[in-house]
Amino acid sequence: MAKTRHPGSTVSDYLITRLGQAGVKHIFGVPGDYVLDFMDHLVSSPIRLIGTCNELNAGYAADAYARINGIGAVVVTYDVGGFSVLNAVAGAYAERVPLVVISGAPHSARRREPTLMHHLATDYRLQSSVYEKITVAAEVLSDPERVSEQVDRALNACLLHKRPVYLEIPVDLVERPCRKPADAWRMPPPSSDPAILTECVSEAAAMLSAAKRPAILVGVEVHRFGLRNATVALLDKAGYPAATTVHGKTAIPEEHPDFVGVYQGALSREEVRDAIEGADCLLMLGAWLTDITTGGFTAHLDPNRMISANSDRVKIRHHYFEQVYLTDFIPSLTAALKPKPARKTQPPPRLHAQKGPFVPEPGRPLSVARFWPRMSRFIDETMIVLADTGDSMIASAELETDKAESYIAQAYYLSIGYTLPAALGVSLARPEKRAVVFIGDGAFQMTAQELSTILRCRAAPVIFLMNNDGYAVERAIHDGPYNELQPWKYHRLPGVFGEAVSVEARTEGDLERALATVKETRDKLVFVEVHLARTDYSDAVRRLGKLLRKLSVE
Ligand SMILES: Cc1ncc(C[n+]2csc(CCOP(=O)(O)OP(=O)(O)O)c2C)c(N)n1
Ligand SMILES: [Mg+2]
Repeated sequence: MAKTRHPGSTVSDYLITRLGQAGVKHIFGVPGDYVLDFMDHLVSSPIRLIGTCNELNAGYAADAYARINGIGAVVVTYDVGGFSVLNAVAGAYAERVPLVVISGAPHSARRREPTLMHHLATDYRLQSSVYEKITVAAEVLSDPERVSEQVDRALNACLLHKRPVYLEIPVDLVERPCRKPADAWRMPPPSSDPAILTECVSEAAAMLSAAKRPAILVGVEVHRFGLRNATVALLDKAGYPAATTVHGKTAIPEEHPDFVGVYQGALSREEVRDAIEGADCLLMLGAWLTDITTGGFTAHLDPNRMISANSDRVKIRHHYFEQVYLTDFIPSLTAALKPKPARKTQPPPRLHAQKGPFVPEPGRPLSVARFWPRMSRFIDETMIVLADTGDSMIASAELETDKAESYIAQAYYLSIGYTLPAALGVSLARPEKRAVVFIGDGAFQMTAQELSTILRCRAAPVIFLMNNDGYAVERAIHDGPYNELQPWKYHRLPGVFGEAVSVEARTEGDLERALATVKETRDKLVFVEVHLARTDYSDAVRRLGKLLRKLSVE
């Protein structure tokens, strides 16, 4: 039962109002006695509380929700909940996702006594001090007088840095009166120093104009800072060939005429590698050169030919311009660049779709080599693609997602199982689109129970469960008995949790029928168990496995 609300503003009203103003419409979490009173307030607010099966999954759902919606939030109880969601929060920190973590906590009076309260791992400092390391603001709300300042500062930091923040509310604070939320609370994002920006842009523009073969590499920060349109405007004006990293996939639409493909060092297609590594001036926009985005550090990129712009600084050759923000740099550079001359060369042909329609061979067993080209012709503008860590992500780098609104992968932090709860977050953040998940059997075993919440919320994602009988990526790195999995009857699980359409596909004929079912069944979850041979994984995984092994033993 919801309690009678305190007349006027309370700490919980304040926080809930601010969450709503920041853009939170759904919050994911699991109850516990230290957070029930706050949850009562959430239940009677416009924000919808979505109960998940566990806190880790709430964190993954909120992370994906934030990637699409601009901010996401989780609400958990003390220690048992707070520590369960940590891996998702660490991932959000690493991948720059604006996520608000709200944790209930024991009554303030208990904090002053030497009592042993349930859930306490050590003392009352532990949880907040752990969170200090993986957030950009960690606040314990202990004094109602300070709540407005603490909440506003934390939410501003979350939105500015695109990183998680932590707010801890002891149960007795929930109903305490506090200041009413003032109108203006959002701090404007810092703008670049005009003189430094001008100098930086003119140096970059001169370097690009002098180049004979300039190119652009677009990365994840273009997604995160909402710079897709600004980047497309730059491409439209400059006409340079452009690739994305796998992390930045769909940060520019893949149907753009200047898009050449996904660059990943030696794992890239030859044409893509040639465009990026053969460039005499490479403009990198919001890209991170990690072991994965560079194909196990096989990228041959010469810093003497590089302009590398990230969220809050730009590096040209070997010097840095500080106080130049990506949000300012992209439009200023666009204005400074000369319009493109008439196109001299055509972009390289696309890998799959331009080769004509896919011709299925109905009796042929499914294979990685033919599954992804088929999927390139299946993905359309109604979909948002999610690819889990494993061959799902590695092989889908080459998936042609031309019209898809977005491609979501935890391509840096790589926590397996992320995409299933993430599909819940995406489905709630963008109900008019369809989340399409590619997830391995090993990853699925991590977070499978969240099918339950997907069904409970009547979300209608499509889930391709890529059953290759084990941890293929790990096998490619270093094999052993630890890479075996208990072989579940995956397609039976949705039926255990609720009403869903679930099919198995062993042959190309089965897959065609499954895809027809997907298209016909728009309002329900459709689960497709894709059977692949145990040794069937992409060449990219095979090669990356060897490279990663080398990086971990040499
Ligand atoms: C939470 C977590 N635990 C362990 C790992 C290590 N790991 C990386 S890939 C992988 C195997 C994934 O197997 P599966 O989902 O079946 O995909 P496949 O490689 O077979 O395509 C594991 C265990 C990880 N990345 N994240
Ligand atoms: Mg597998």
